[in-house]
Amino acid sequence: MNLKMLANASIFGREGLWDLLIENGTFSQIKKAGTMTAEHAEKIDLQGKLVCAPFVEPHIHLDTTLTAGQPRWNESGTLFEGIQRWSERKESLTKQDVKDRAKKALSWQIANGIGHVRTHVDTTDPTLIALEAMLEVKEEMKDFIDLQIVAFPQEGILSYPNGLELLDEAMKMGADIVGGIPHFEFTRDDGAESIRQLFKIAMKYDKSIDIHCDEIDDEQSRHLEVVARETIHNDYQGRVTASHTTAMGSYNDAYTYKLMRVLGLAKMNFVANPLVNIHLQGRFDTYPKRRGLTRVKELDQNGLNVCFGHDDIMDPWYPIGNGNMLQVLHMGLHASQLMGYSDIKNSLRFVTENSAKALELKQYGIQENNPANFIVLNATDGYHALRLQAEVLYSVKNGRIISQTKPKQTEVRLEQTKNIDFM
Ligand code: 17E
Ligand code: FE2
Repeated sequence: MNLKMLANASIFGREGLWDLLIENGTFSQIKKAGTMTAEHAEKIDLQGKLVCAPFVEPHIHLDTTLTAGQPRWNESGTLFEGIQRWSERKESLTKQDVKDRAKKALSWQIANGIGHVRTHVDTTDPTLIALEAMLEVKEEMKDFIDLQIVAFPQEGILSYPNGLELLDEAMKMGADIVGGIPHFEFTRDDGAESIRQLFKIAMKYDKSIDIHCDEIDDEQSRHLEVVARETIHNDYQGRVTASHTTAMGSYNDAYTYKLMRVLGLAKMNFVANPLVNIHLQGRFDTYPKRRGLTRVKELDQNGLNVCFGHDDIMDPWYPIGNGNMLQVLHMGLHASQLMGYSDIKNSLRFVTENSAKALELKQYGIQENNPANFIVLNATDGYHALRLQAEVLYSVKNGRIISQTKPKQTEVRLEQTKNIDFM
């Protein structure tokens, strides 16, 4: 029998130190440090390091990753130039090209402690080659990372030729989630109609929904209320995610107050993408310049489920990035002004349990009888993990180490006698 004990671990969301017994890839016991008898277990002393469930990446575009600058860079930094640059790059896609780039990004994500990923894949392409590639990637990587694939019609379902049929075909091919982009359809009526069509497709295949919704600094972009309305009328509560919703940062407070109630009735999930939207939004403002983020703090305070996604790694919408959720969280807390001590200490929930809820994951979390899926951070609590942008020392899936990082070591020499001349 394979028996290991992690001793003296801090656990995110719990006070004090804990011992965890891992038996055949499962957490069989979790007890206060020093109270467990497990003589036969191999013991690893974590000396207070923080154990938490793997990071959950709720929103990334793995079909577009690592294409920044191909054929040209997005110089204006707008969402719309990004969509244009991508439509140029899309013409030269091959299956191998998509698979190689996606797998490279996934390996960075694994190194950064991500265990579950929801990726959007563009279906506005008559060949659906990216989707075919990503379905293969999902299968080939399944022992290391869980992948959910959103069929995402980047250029619309009513505004792109055969957009609706391509989306339906994508679901038939095996996509897990129905995506959409109402604010990009030609008119607001088309946007609303596209949402009704998305729900029809989702119900036809009994799949959940994740819509790019109101990703624009237009206070009149109000597709979110339509998404919530359809969710309620179709009994889809808890199965719908609204991604980006940056227009909410521009709504007036009276309208937002009314909207919050509807969102609550719909039990909507929200994904904010702070790295990317702090960069893409506000581009048509002079000063004052809007932040272009959804109302993270207010949604959270109103009991709605909010989480943070990376959105892009080096593609037409975001020139940098490396798949590190602590970078995403760092930007998200600053831009949302969630910088109180307890806000920071508890903030890992935005990239773990909240995103797990949006993805409707089962058996997620550090609990007895759950699979031993966890990471060990080079920090003792959430506050220090965020502040230090802590390394993920170990990433473990079903009790097996799938990535390991040696912490960097810096020595500061302030005593003259110990200085060593550089040249
Ligand atoms: N496509 C889109 O519509 N919005 C985004 N933020 C990205 C792709 C990355
Ligand atoms: Fe996105």
